[in-house]
Amino acid sequence: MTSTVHRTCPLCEAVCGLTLTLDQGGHVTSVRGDKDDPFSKGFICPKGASLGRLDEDPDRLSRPLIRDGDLWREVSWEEAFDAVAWGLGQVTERHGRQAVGVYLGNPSAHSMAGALYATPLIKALGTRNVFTASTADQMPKHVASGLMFGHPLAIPVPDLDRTDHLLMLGANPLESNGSLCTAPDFPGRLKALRARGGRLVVVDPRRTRTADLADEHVFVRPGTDAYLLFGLVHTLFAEDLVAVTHQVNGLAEVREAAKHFPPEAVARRTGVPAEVIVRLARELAAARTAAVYARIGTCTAEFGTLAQWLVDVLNVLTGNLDRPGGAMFPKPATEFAARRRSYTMGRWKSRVRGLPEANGELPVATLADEIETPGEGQIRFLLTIAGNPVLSAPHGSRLDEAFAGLDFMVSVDPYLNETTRHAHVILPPPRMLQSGHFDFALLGFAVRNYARYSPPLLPLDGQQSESQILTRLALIASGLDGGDLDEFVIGEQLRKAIDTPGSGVEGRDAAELSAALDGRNGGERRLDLMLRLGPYGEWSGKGDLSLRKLLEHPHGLDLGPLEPRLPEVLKTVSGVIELAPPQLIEDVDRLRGRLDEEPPEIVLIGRRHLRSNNSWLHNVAPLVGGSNTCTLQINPADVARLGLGDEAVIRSAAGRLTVPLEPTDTIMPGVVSLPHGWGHAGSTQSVAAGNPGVSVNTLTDETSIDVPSGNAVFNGVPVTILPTGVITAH
Ligand SMILES: Nc1nc2c(c(=O)[nH]1)N[C@H]1C(S)=C(S)[C@@H](COP(=O)(O)OP(=O)(O)OC[C@H]3O[C@@H](n4cnc5c(=O)[nH]c(N)nc54)[C@H](O)[C@@H]3O)O[C@H]1N2
Ligand SMILES: Nc1nc2c(c(=O)[nH]1)N[C@H]1C(S)=C(S)[C@@H](COP(=O)(O)OP(=O)(O)OC[C@H]3O[C@@H](n4cnc5c(=O)[nH]c(N)nc54)[C@H](O)[C@@H]3O)O[C@H]1N2
Ligand code: SF4
Ligand SMILES: [Mo]
Repeated sequence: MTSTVHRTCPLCEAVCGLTLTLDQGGHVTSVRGDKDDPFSKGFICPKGASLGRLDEDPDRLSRPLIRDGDLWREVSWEEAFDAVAWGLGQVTERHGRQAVGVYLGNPSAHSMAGALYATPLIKALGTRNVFTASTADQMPKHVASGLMFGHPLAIPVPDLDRTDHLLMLGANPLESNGSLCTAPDFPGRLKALRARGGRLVVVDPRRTRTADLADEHVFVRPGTDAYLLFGLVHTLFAEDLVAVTHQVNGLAEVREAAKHFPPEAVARRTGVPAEVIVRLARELAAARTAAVYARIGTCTAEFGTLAQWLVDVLNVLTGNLDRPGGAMFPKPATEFAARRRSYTMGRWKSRVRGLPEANGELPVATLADEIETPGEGQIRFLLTIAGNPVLSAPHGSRLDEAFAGLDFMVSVDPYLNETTRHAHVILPPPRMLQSGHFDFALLGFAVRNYARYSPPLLPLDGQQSESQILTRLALIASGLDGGDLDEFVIGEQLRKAIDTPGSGVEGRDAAELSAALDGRNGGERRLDLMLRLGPYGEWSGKGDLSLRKLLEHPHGLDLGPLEPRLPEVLKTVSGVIELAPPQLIEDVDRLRGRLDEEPPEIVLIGRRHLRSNNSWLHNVAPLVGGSNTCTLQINPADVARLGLGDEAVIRSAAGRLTVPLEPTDTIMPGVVSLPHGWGHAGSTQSVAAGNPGVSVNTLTDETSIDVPSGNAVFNGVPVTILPTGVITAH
C-alpha cells in the first residue's frame, strides 16, 4: 500500500511542487515534479528528486543532544529545555541580555517556524546582538530598496515570462535555480525568453551554464559591477536615452554622479571594453521592454549596495520599473500593509567595530569580534538556528575558535556539524515531511503571483515541531511558564487591522474574528489570519483567500501575472522614488576613489553547483561527486604562468589552503573560483566526512565589507597562488 501526496520543495527559492509516493511506514519511495502545480508545472531538479534521501538521512538527529566535554548524550526534550534555561540564566544573570547573541541561517528563510517565530524569539531574548545569513547574502538589496522605495522588502523582480531583454549580472540560475526571483524552471523560462525573440545578456567572470544559454556573455572583473553599471547610466545620460516614467527625486544627482564614470574609464577597471558598455546601454534603452537583474555575485562584493542601487536606477531610467516585461513588484498573498516612514539604518552600532545595524541586525562579519572581545556586552551565550556560520561566514575558521570559547551555546539544527559541535545543547527540528510549509518570504519575489500551503504529511511521533521548539525558547527567554504566543500575536494583528480605517475588518469584533480562524495549530491559524487580511483575502474586501481555500487547492493557486503597483509599494516619506539617497551618493566617493586602482594579480570568487545547497547537502550520496566537487577553477594560462601542478596553495590575508585545481578556460585569467559550504570537519555526517573538501571561508576576510550594508565580501578577494611544496611564511 502506498500513498501519493503533494508538497512544496523547501530546498531552494524556486518553490517547486513535488509529488511524493510514501509506503505504509512513511518512507518516500519516489519523488516527481507536480504536473498540476500551476507555477512549477512538473519541474524538478536533482535536489528535489533526492528529498526522500535527505529527509530520511540516518545521520539526522532525532533526539535532543547535550554535550558534556567531548561526549554527547541523547536526552529528553524536557531535560534539553531545562539545560537551555539554566545556561541562559547563568549568562544573563551575570552579564545581562546583551551577552546573548543569535544567528539565523538560510533555511529559516524557507521555514514557517523561521517566518513566524524568529521575531518573537529575538524580542524575548532582548538582545541587539542579532546576526543572520542575510549579511552574507542579500543585505545590499534590502538597503538599496529601503532607501529608494522606502521598504527593505520592496524588491522588484524581472518579469521573466514577458520581458524582451534581460541583462543579468552575478547570477547563475542554471545552477542555483534563482534567487530573489522565485521562478520554478528558471532555465525553461530563459529558453522561452529567447524562443520568443528576446535577448539575454549575462555578465559574469565565468562563462557559466547560464552564460552558455545566453545571446551574449560579458566577462567582468570581480567586484567591479558598480563601475560597469555606472558606465551604462553615464551612457544613457550622454546619449539622451533616459526615459523616466515615474515621479522621482534625485535625477540630477544621479546624472552628476555618473559623470565620473565614462565608459573608457570604467573599461579599464572592469575589463569590459568601452564599446561593449555603450552597446549594452543602447540595447537596454532600445528594447521594447527590459529588466536588469543582479544577484549574489554582485551583492557579496565591496560595492554591493551601490551595484544593487544602480540596477534599479537603470530600471527606472529606461522606463522599465513597474511595467509588464520590466522589473515588477510581486503581490504575495500574505503581504501586510506597511506605513510610510523613512528607512533608517544605524539605529544602533556593533560594540567592537561600530558597524551600523540594518533591518535590526548586525553584520555577521563582526560576530567573531563580538564573541572574542572582552567588556560589557561581550557575547557569551549564542543561539544558532538553521545556520552553519563556521563554513558560511567570512573567515569562518575564526568563528570556529570563537565558538569554542563561549560560556554556553544552543543550536536548533538537524545535524551535528562544524558549527553545532560547539553547542552545549542541540535541538533537532523534525523531518521535513513532518512539517507544514508555506513560503512567507519567497512568494514575495515570485515572477507570477501564486500561493500554496503544504500541511505536514506525517505525524510528529514524539518529535517537537520547529515552531514548538522556537516558541518554547521564546517562553524560556521571557521567563514565562506558559501563555499562548500565537494567540497573543493573532490578538495584536487583529487589533491593528480592526483599528485601521478601510481595512476590511474595521470596527469588527476581535473575539469573533479569532473564533472564525481555521488551522490545526497556532501556526496555521496565523497563516489563515494573514491570508484573510492579505491582498486577496476574504477579510480584505478584495477576494476570498483563506487557509481553507489553499487546502482545497493542494497543487497551489495561480493568482495571476504581475501587475503594476508602485503606488501601493512605495513607502518613502516623499511619496516618490528616491533615485539618489544621500547615503548612497556618499558611498559613490568611495567608488570614485578606487576607479584608477590597479586590480590585484589574482582574485577569488565563489560559485554554486546544481546538486549543492550551501553547506548541508553533502551528506546525500547521489548529490555529491561528479560535477559537484570542491575544486579551484583557474584559467590554464594562470596554471602555466605560475607553474602549478594538480594542486596548489592559495593564500589570502585571512588564511591558506591546499586545493585541487580544475583548469578551465571558462574562467577569466586572474580569477579563481572555489565553492563554499565545504570543509566538513567535526561532524557526524558520514557521507560528507568521506568527501570533506576545504572551506573557502578560511580565506575570506571579515574585515572587508560593503560599507552601507555591512555585507560580507566573498567575491574579489585578493589571493596569492603558489605551487605546493614551496614553503612560505604567512
Ligand atoms: N564564500 C562564500 N560564502 C558564502 C556564500 C558564498 O557565495 N561564498 N554564500 C552565502 C549565502 S548566499 C548564504 S545564504 C549563507 C548560508 O549560510 P548558513 O545559513 O549559515 O549556512 P547553511 O549552509 O545554509 O546552513 C544551514 C544549516 O541549517 C540546517 N538546517 C537545514 N534545514 C533545517 C531546518 O529545517 N531547520 C533548522 N533549524 N535547521 C536546518 C543545516 O543542517 C545547516 O546546519 O552562506 C553564505 N556564505
Ligand atoms: N544548487 C544550489 N542552488 C542554490 C544554492 C546552492 O548552494 N546550490 N544556494 C542558494 C542561495 S543561499 C542563494 S543566495 C542563491 C544564489 O543564487 P545565484 O546568485 O544565482 O548564485 P550563483 O549560482 O553562485 O551565481 C553567482 C554568479 O556570480 C558570479 N560572480 C562572482 N563574482 C562576481 C562579480 O564580481 N560580478 C559578477 N557579475 N558576477 C560574479 C559567479 O561566477 C556565479 O556564476 O542560490 C540558492 N540556490
Ligand atoms: S529547483 Fe529548488 S525547489 Fe525546485 S526541486 Fe530543485 S531544489 Fe526543489
Ligand atoms: Mo543565500
